[in-house]
Amino acid sequence: MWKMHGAVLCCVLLAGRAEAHAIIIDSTPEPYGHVPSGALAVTLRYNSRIDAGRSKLLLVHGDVADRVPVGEASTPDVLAASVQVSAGAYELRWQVLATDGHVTRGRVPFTVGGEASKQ
Ligand SMILES: [Cu+2]
Repeated sequence: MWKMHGAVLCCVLLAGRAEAHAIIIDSTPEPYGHVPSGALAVTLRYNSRIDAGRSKLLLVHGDVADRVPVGEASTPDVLAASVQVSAGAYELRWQVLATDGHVTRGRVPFTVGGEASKQ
């Protein structure tokens, strides 16, 4: 259901040339998923290669938005990071640069604790 959550801004602005922009196709945590507290390995997978060094990730919790350093990814279509989370509602806000030069953005809301993990 990722097309519901990922905004493809590049193609609104640059209609007609949008073959290789990055669309998110899988993520850990899942959108609206539940994860246990502690260390969380974030993995956002796209349909194309991304420039991780020029992509951004924010972890939003309440009124606090922390910039998360982008880590080493196993493959060039993945944005990876490691964060620490405690019980509550969170949202990951990502912005990635695809190799075609187009930027896309999206959000992954998730909850820490409270229910059994679905991961
Ligand atoms: Cu594009």
